[in-house]
Amino acid sequence: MEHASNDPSRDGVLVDGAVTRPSRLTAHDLGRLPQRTVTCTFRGSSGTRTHTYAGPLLLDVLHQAEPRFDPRIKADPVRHVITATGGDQQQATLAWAEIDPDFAGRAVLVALTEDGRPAEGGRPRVVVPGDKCGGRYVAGLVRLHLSAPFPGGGARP
Ligand SMILES: Nc1nc2c(c(=O)[nH]1)N[C@H]1C(S)=C(S)[C@@H](COP(=O)(O)O)O[C@H]1N2
Ligand SMILES: [Mo]
Repeated sequence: MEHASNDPSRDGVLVDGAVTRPSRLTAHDLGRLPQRTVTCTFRGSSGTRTHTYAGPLLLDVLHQAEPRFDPRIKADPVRHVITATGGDQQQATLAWAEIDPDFAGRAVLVALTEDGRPAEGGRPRVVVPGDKCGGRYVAGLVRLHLSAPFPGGGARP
């Protein structure tokens, strides 16, 4: 059973998985991280829309939970994915390398506002500048989970 930690009636976004400091971050907590603003266009449920979103970088949200990457595994970060889950259990994944500035370094946000107003339901929305379709714009965010989907990885001798 996906336990109560993922319960949308609970406040905050659970940040867990391969992290040293799992946490549950409220909008207030997220608002204390450095804020970024992006304007992006995507195909949503009612056609193509353009909005301005603001909130912390997904990278910073995960960094405050301290990703548990293993220095003995070659390029361990690029084996990892982030699964974003909405309160309705809608899910999407991003590769760690998409948000890591050493790789694609995209400005993916955990948006608190859309066009200056609180995001729908008062919960953050993942915003993925450059995605043409809205599928990864997970709304009503309740969880961000970091994981390496396959065991193993190339350990250095
Ligand atoms: N929580 C949640 N987020 C979601 C979805 C959903 O069903 N639930 N649908 C996704 C899909 S497939 C699209 S295209 C966009 C649609 O966004 P919009 O309804 O704001 O246009 O939201 C995405 N985020
Ligand atoms: Mo969609």
